[in-house]
Amino acid sequence: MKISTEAFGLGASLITLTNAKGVSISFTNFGARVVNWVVDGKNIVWGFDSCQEYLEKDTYPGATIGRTAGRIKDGIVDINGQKIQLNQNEFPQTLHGGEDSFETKMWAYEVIDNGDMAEVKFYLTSEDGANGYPGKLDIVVSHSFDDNSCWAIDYEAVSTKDTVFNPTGHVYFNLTGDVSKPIDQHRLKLAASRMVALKDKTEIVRGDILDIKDTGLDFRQEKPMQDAFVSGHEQVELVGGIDHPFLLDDVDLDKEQARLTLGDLSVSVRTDRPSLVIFTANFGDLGTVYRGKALANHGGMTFEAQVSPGSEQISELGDITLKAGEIYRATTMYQLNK
Ligand code: G6D
Repeated sequence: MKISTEAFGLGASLITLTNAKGVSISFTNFGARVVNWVVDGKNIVWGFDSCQEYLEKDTYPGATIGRTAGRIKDGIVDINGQKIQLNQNEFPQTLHGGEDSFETKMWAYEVIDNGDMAEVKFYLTSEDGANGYPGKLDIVVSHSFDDNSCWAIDYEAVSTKDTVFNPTGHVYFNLTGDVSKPIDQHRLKLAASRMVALKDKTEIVRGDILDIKDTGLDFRQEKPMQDAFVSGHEQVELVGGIDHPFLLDDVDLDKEQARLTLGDLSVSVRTDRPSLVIFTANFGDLGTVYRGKALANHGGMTFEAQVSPGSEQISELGDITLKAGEIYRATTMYQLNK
């Protein structure tokens, strides 16, 4: 593996790993995020050119999200029967762990070269009470990349107090390499026959799980994203696309859960988390400029592996409690095929 490091602004680094096939992936310690994934000259993930640009435009793309990914209604969680108020950065909700969370932190890091695989390990301590979350939390997020073009994210964390923890990775893909082109013609295969319904434009959960078999949101047979967008499905109409937790039918890290394809390029997703939040960047005509191109509506999509948001309302979704001293572990992998 070829490894290079350069300055990324504000004292941060950009670390680039290039494998034997000439595919490269870059990470920065600002938000422990992925910035570039370049194959045949095409950059297939959203990214900016410096930390300053993330701060000016959007701090979420590619970032490690935490302590809790997604929206928490009224920012209230129940820990051991006690109601805890979290920072309400999308008032009255908590989004992605509250304001200035993992995505804007400078993480410590080290790079480990194992020959046909290299690993960038990011370290962060989140103080007891940060954004209202109990417990001092030590987190390690490891991004590895190998000669087979598999990018894996491993999470490990431990808290000094009982708390809640549900991180994710917020990479946006656009396999055209150009964010001004919508992902409508990307084909998706997704092993999910159920989805969590959203209540209204606040995007908190409604309280029910929907059977999506044979609806516009059923991707068990591969189909273009466009089919969902024009399906007229009430949940698609509500948010102008997809911004939903899909519940995986068979949670198993060894199984392909999702595959996004455009032409001869595809990315398959594996995870040990029970759901994938797919967000199709329903930003309308916002037009944020990425690498000189103005973002189109549906100019990218995420696969945010996590326990579905809304577990406070729907217990079936899982439990995001992390007990004091217990080690949290999770893994998600993105495999590039061409
Ligand atoms: C997540 O689900 C959310 C979106 O609603 C939000 O806009 C984005 O993160 C920044 O995917």
